[in-house]
Amino acid sequence: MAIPLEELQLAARNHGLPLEALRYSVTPIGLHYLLIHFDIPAVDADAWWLELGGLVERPLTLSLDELKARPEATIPVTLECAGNGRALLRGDRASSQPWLVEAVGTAEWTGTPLAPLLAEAGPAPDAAEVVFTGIDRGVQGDVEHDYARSLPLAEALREEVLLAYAVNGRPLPPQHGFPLRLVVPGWYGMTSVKWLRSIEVVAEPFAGWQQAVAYHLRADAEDEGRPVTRMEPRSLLVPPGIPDFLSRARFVPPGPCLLTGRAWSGRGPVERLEVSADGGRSWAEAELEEPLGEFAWRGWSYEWQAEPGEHELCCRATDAAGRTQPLEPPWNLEGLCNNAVQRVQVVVRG
Ligand SMILES: Nc1nc2c(c(=O)[nH]1)N[C@H]1C(S)=C(S)[C@@H](COP(=O)(O)O)O[C@H]1N2
Ligand SMILES: [Mo]
Repeated sequence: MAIPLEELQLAARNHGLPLEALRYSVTPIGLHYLLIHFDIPAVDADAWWLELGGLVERPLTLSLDELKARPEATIPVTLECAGNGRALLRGDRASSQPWLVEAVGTAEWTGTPLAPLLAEAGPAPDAAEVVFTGIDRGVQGDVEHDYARSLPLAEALREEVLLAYAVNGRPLPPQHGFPLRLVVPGWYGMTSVKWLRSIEVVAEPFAGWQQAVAYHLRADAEDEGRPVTRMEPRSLLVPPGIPDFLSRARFVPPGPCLLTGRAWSGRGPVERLEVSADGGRSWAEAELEEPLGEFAWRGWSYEWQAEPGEHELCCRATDAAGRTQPLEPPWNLEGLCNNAVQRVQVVVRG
């Protein structure tokens, strides 16, 4: 499973969550994963404003201070990149950021809810989608474009959708979207457009590259595919014991070992968490903690009796909609939505 130099170059720019940071229910912001398609733009907040226009009765132009003076909300949100798990896919997938399992984090995002702003602007009767455009520009798939994504109007009007100017109680750092980003709880990360400059209400499905070409579950290049939307159920373990430097396998002493981790889904709360110590052949029920919020992960724990020898630990989340994690990665060309169970190699020794 060789990783080409171009993918290594992306991996060195876009870091993941160090898995031991799964210990924190709210991820310290420096440990939250990062995904930046082009460059982090330099933004002078005093010379920045947000345009809200398109098919609306009253277009708006808002400064950062005007946005901050509006009603404020803080929501804990688990954000996951749709490409999480990509590098674990077998087969000839498209080149991109080679995530293993670590493209996730949970932060407390503070901002002003989008719905009242859209209501003030007054979408026209034929409004269908809302397009969010960032300041960052680059070339992907041979097409030069500003990073932009759309949401159906009804999704954009959900009360949990925020225009965020702070995270974990501090102004947004440059890498997470300063001065303003969209946060769409429950959806994969690509939806939450950073470095926002405009919001446009439109009547037709948005045809931008990041919307119409990227982020589709395709069997092959000819397949039209299905667009990626909400997060599939997934869970991860806080790595037990101590690591081997290179392989990251874990060493654990024999006896009782409290396994803990986090579980989330963008399609309804996680209602069940199972643990396996034999690579997924047999499973036991773990205990779930109260969720941090409707759109944030849930802690879990399980007391494992560690017997001397080699083991493969796995965890598996099932959500309220009955969706569960597969044992094998689901194939698609772009390597998206791989929510296969995590496998952690453990050596138990005295
Ligand atoms: N403007 C802009 N917004 C963006 C991106 C980007 O490259 N440019 N990357 C997206 C992707 S693919 C993900 S997974 C999330 C990552 O958010 P984070 O870096 O704050 O964790 O931001 C999304 N928003
Ligand atoms: Mo992403």
